[in-house]
Amino acid sequence: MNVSDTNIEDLDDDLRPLVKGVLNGEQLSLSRLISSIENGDPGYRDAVKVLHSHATGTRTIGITGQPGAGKSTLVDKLVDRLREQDLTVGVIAVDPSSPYSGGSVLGDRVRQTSRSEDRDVFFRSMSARGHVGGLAAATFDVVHAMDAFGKDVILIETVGAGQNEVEIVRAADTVCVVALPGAGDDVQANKAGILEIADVFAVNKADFDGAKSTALELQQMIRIGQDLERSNSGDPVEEPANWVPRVELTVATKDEGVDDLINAFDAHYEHIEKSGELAETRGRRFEQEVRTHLSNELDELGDAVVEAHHDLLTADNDPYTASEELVTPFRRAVEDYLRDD
Ligand SMILES: Nc1nc2c(ncn2[C@@H]2O[C@H](COP(=O)(O)OP(=O)(O)OP(=O)(O)O)[C@@H](O)[C@H]2O)c(=O)[nH]1
Ligand SMILES: [Mg+2]
Repeated sequence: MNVSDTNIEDLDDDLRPLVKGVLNGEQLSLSRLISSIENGDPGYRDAVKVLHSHATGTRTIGITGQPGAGKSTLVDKLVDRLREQDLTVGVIAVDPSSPYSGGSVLGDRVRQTSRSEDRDVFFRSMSARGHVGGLAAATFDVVHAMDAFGKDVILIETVGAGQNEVEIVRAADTVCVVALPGAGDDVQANKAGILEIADVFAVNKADFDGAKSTALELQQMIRIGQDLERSNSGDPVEEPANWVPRVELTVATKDEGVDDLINAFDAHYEHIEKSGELAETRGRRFEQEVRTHLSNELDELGDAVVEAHHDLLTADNDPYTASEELVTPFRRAVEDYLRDD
């Protein structure tokens, strides 16, 4: 099997100095390189290959929840705590609804300047614009870049609406769902499958009524979920050492409950490290990235074949027959390839 042998000196002239800069810990290079990834500049894939070979597997924490739940405010406070622990932090705010990127979302611009003196925090917003390989692929490329840059922890904020974002956030090592007081009904309906993806719930805006009862409802739902899982596993006697999602109350604006939240993240991380789930999660993320890239490449091949055989797209043919004919050489090649293995 081939392993990447892309050398830094072989990179595109524009990208080589940026990759070197990133590996030397230069923020401006990181920022420019991320723009190249977002724009799909020529050679950016090779740049990511080199960065990947320098990545160490930085810890990632996904923060998701409905619009206005307080994710960004919470992320700010989390960054403060992580910095107090002398950890360097990268923040990626994924905002598919925004046409802007590169930290030009107002809130993020404000945050970036307010922290500009702290060189150990790097904020970046990513919008839906551009992204040859899709938003999820670009986000993971940025994770690799921040990892190679040397960040100790990467926080990924997404609104958690839509398939793309769920895909992004569930690839994080630890997933935190930010819920609001009174969110019990939504959770009951398991909107967006949040019960399945949450490792930790933050019931934020706990200065409003109903936070405690929402936390209790969540805990109940979690218990029912775990009981179901156990009874489905067919061995009711065995008590599997499953992670039980933690529920924490927070008031992000007042910086309350943030320590407990960090403790919950740490406990989860420790659990998945010991149980082997961390390796599984990362294996899944790797596979997902490969599938995304592969399907993009196959799309390109498909386009080329359609262009070359426009003669099949005539009124006396039909779309199924035409596509079956076009895919035949691919199928043969794949069968041969799998046989040779
Ligand atoms: N009362 C109260 N307000 C809060 C709390 N946390 C955040 N807010 C406010 O809620 C509003 C939204 O906060 P954000 O942090 O921007 O929320 P978000 O989830 O990042 O929002 P989007 O990124 O737009 O989805 C802001 O006005 C915050 O000041 C809290 O714990 N209590
Ligand atoms: Mg936000």
